[in-house]
Amino acid sequence: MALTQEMQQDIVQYLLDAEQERREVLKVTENYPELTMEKAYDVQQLLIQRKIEGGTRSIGYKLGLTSKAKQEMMGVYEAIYGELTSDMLALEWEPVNSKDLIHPKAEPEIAFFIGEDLQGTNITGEDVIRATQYVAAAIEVIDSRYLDFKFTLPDVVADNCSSAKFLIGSKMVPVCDVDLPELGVVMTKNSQVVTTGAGAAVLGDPAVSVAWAVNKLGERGLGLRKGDVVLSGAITEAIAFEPGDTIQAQFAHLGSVTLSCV
Ligand code: OOG
Repeated sequence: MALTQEMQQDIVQYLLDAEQERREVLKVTENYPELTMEKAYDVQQLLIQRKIEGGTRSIGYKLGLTSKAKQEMMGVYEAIYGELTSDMLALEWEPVNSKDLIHPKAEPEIAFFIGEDLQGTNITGEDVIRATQYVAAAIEVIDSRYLDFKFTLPDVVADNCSSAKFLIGSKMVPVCDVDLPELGVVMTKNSQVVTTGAGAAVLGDPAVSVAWAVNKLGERGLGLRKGDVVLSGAITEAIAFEPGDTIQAQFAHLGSVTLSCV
C-alpha cells in the first residue's frame, strides 16, 4: 500500500513528538514498511515545513553517511542529506544541555558557507568550490529519535538524518586557501584523543560530498541558496557524550571548535 498524505503527516507528528519529549521511538518502517527513499524525503520536507511554521528558518543542509567509517558503523552504503534550521545552531560559549537531547553523539565536519545560489543535477566538486565563500571547522551533534540509533535508510532520512545541533568554529577560511581532502582533524574528549581523520574520508573530497547533495536536491527542484551553510559529512565515527564532557575538534588550518555538555 502506498503512503497517503495522512500517513505522512502521522509520521511527521510521531517524529516531532519523540524529539520534543526527548524519547526514543521504534523505527517508522516497523509500522510503515512501504516507506521508500523518495517518500522518506517527502516526509523530511514536511517535517521541516512544520518546524518552519513553528518559527524556525531553513539555513542550509547537511550530509550524512558519507564516510566509510560511518557507513560501516551503521551498516548502510549510501549517502543521505538533511536540512539545517536556525534553532539547531549552538554556540561555543553556551554548553549543550543534555536535557534537550536523547542520546547525542558528536562528529567533526567541514562547514561550507555558500556565496551564490547553486542548483542543478550535474554539479561537480569544482562548481561547489566556485560557489563557496568560506569553510570552517564544525561539530555536528546527531541525536537519532530511534531506539539505540538503529534504523534503515528511509527511517533516518524521514528523521532528517538524525540532525539535532551543530557548532561552527570562529575561523572562516577562504576555500581556495586550503586543500580540503588533506585537512586533518583530531577529536578529543576530555583532552584524550578519541578519533582522527582527514577531509578525504568524506567521499574522497568534502566538495564532492556537497556536490552530491546539490545533485540530489536538484532532482527535487531544490538547491543551495546564497548564505546557506552546508555540513559536508562526518569525517570520523560519531562520539557519544554525556553531561560533564568536553569534545573538541582540532583541524589543520581551520582552528578548533569545542562543545561542552551540561
Ligand atoms: C545518521 C546521520 C549521520 C553523518 O555525517 O554521517 C551523519 C546517523 O548516523 O544517525 O550526520
